Amino acid sequence: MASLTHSPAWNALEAHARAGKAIHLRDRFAADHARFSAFSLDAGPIFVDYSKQCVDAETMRRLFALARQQDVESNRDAMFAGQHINRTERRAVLHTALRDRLDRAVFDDGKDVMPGVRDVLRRMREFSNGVRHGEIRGFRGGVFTDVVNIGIGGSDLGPLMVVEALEPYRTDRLRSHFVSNVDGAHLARTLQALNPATTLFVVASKTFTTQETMANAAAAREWLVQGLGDVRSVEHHFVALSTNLEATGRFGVVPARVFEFWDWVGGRYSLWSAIGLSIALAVGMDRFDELLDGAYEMDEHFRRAPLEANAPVILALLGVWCSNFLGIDTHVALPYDQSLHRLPAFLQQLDMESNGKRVDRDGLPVDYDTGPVVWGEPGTNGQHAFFQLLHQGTRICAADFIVARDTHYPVGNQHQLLLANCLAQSRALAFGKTETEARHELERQGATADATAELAPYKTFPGNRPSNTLVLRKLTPATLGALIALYEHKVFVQGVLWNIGSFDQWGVELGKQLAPEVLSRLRGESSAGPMDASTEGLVAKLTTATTAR
Ligand code: G6Q
Repeated sequence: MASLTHSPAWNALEAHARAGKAIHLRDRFAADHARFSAFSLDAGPIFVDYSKQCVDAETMRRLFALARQQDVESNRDAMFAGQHINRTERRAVLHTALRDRLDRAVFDDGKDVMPGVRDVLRRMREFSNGVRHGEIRGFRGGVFTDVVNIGIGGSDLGPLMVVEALEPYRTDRLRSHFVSNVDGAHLARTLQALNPATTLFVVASKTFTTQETMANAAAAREWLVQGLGDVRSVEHHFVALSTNLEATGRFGVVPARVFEFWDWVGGRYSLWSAIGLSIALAVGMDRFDELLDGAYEMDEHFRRAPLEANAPVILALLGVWCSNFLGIDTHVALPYDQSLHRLPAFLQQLDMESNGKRVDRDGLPVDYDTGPVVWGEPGTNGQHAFFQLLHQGTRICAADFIVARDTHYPVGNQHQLLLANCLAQSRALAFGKTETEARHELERQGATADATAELAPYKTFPGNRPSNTLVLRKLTPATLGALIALYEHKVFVQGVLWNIGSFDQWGVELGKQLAPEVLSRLRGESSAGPMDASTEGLVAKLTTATTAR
């Protein structure tokens, strides 16, 4: 394939970006009163406003031409059809099958995966109902009061983010905890308030070999056995979510307590699978089904809407426009919703692990930027922290504002305050404040001529900083499912546009490989050979009592 950067669609966009560089969002809005309706759309339960992006109709036409040149539609269809688009791991990518709500077959290597999917969902329902209704109990007959999910990365961030987001749907009778960090503090602090007799551990690990998860699970098992004084308690208090049924057995989880998933479910795309058991335990299986329904609605939108009205495609194209043509290399996720406080961390993994790649699908180094740096925090907190840089820094960040029209928490008029802040911030980013406006403001406030001249540059906001605003009717299981699926598909489309494989993660392997070698040095065991001087020096610093200050 000809290099992307020499392709017709890419060149056309470059030329267009050069020509339009000087056009400010103020001028774009002034020139086109229909801009809001032209550059917004409904995608299932989510409304997407992208009118505050630095685009016009011609930009969008050229972006859609890029999507067609890169075969977005056939790549999308290949994913839904179970083709092995995860080339380096030789796997299908079928997280969409996990939420397929139609009674149809979905094939991987000629085998219909749907009977297995439905069976696990049925077992998740049975088990979560049993625990929630107090029918499935601990070893000594105690009703479970606490669920501790032990997992990391994709086996933690998704369920954690959803359980936090769906707080209004949770029951007080069953508390949820998530332990991911191998730092003993995470497990120790979680367990200190818990009673072994009423605690259920959910060990979530696709491979069931991940060092951190296995260490935490082993420590939790010891805590349980010590607390209850009987090793037989393990089979009553441990559940495993995994593709590795041999390893779950070796750990001591009985087959009836193992919830299976499959290699065609990527870790960061796995909350829809058995990995979602902690969600089902927290909010009930009916709510979990609604989450799947919402994701399915977005899947159908992504499958069927023409590119020009396809929200994941549009968001992906806008991201590429910002990053590759406007030179904006960071993307900030700003949920104006405290319940979505872990969404930025979830999106960070989804995006950066999927598209943080430097070779293309043919194994050749790319000569263009791929995935952006993704970060974020809920508004309004971020406004009192890093928004300074967003408004007046030298680096431009593309922003997504995410907000729900209705709240679950009608406290005073606070929801209106939240909405007002959300809209005010995207407005300030887009339109800024000119130096003349800053001067007039100072004059109106009675500043002297000298003070006005001195302060005006500091009070000037350049604006022209692009953002999308995503509006949900209300944060429900269904709208949350749709929101997550929207981002999943956006990330996938960007991978296609950049011709990179979004579903492997070789970049996380090196650290996993090197850790055991360093561990043996920390333990004072000999290793294959000396390591670099810095690591050797740090090992000495961390292991020699006298040097620690
Ligand atoms: C996700 C990644 C990674 C993975 C964790 C946990 O896509 O592959 O974050 O989820 O490393 O892996 P296990 O589930 O195998 O423990």
